[in-house]
Amino acid sequence: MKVGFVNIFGKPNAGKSTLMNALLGEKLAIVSSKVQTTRHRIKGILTTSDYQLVFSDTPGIIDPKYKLQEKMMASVKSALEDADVALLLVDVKDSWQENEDLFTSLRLKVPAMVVLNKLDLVDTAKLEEAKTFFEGKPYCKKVVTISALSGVNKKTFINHILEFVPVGEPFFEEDQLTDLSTRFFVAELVREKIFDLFSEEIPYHTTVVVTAFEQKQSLIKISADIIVQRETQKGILLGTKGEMIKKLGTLARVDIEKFVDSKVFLELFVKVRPKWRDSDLFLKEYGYN
Ligand code: GDP
Ligand code: K
Ligand code: MG
Repeated sequence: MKVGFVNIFGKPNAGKSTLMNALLGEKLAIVSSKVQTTRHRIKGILTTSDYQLVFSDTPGIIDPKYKLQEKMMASVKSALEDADVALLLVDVKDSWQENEDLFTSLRLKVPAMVVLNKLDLVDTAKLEEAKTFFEGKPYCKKVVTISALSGVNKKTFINHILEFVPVGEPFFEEDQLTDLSTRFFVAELVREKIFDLFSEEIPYHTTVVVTAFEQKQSLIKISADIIVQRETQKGILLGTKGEMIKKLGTLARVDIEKFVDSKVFLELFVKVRPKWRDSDLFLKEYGYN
């Protein structure tokens, strides 16, 4: 069978997480309209009788300004090192030249496919122009166009990828979907709702850790801490009479129940940890290794 690591790179908001979810047919990676939603390298494994493709969604590439962002970029670097093929995702409405500069700076050692995403937002002429722009760039073996949001023709897309993937032995069991824990994904779903509900700075000062996960008869009881940097942020997350945290809990619970396929009781606590984003100790404790 064909076996390969297919790692997805690109600028923030190109649609990397949306694409991975579309390919896996499962919502593994959280998605939002805000940049820097994804903070970890997240593997999604797709196995059939013909192939095993290990996709990696990665954080959007930026210049790190604090330690958390440095960890995020380290996870991108690790993905650069073990890819068999790189998918370079471009929001076709974004500056093509900026993407070109970024891809050149990656100094890729593996074949890359440029994936022009969000074709639903431009006309055919523009799309053709973009295709021409990227074709022939030294790192680019192929250009494909998709809309990760409106639906990807999975078979066609996978066939393009398989051209670059070697024959080998599978790394994972055929029913394994990811290498990360259920607790991780539960925390991510809470984080996603924080991106949805709160504007500007709050999501960037926040992380979520699951502290308890217990099966109780037909129910899973989950506790999670929401970590913020300042008391004022805690106040915003709680809201007047706790109305915001209640709303957050309700929204997150619906998605968590879908993910774990069980009824869930979710308890959220907000904790203040000054400067956690710049503390090696806290970053480690919160799973940013
Ligand atoms: P990432 O930061 O690269 O992981 O991007 P996300 O997957 O989080 O997507 C960023 C935003 O772009 C979200 O609001 C998505 O719904 C949106 N998006 C992703 N793919 C498409 C697409 O094909 N068309 C349109 N119109 N929007 C998209
Ligand atoms: K995003
Ligand atoms: Mg993402």
